Amino acid sequence: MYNTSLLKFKDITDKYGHLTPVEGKIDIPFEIKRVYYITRVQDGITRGFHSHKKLHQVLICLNGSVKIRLKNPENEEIVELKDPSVGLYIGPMIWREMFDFTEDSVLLVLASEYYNENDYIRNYDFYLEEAKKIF
Ligand code: T46
Repeated sequence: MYNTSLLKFKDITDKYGHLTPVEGKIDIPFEIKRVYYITRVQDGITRGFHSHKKLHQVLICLNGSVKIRLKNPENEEIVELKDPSVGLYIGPMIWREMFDFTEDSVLLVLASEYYNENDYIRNYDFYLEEAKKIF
């Protein structure tokens, strides 16, 4: 889908386990200004239901799995994240919903900007209006 992509990181494996390096502007397409993580999501919960006006993010599921529904006015796609060496890039103006978190899931998010509530579009009808101008 336009403005989204899967990124494959290195998975350095030896008898001691796995190590995945992720470097800003090298492995991901922006400088990282913020990191947050989502853990201990209860069964049946869906999060998200918003888009961002300008923010770029990469989502990495470090443990367990989670599904991400991505929408624009034209398309809808579901991506399952379950490999810690894979990141989901989500650019501006993509509606997202995160669901089917396994009990042990740890969703790490790398963001291009500091937290700013004004960058969110949380109303789906308003999102469609704005996104139709772009897509
Ligand atoms: C996204 C998905 C993947 C902060 O204070 N600082 C932060 O950096 C963030 C991300 C959130 N918050 C506050 C705002 C809300 O009061 O934490 C609360 C929960 O945030 P929200 O409902 O937006 O969480 P999600 O899981 O729906 O969405 C989050 C990100 O907000 C969003 O950018 O793409 O994760």
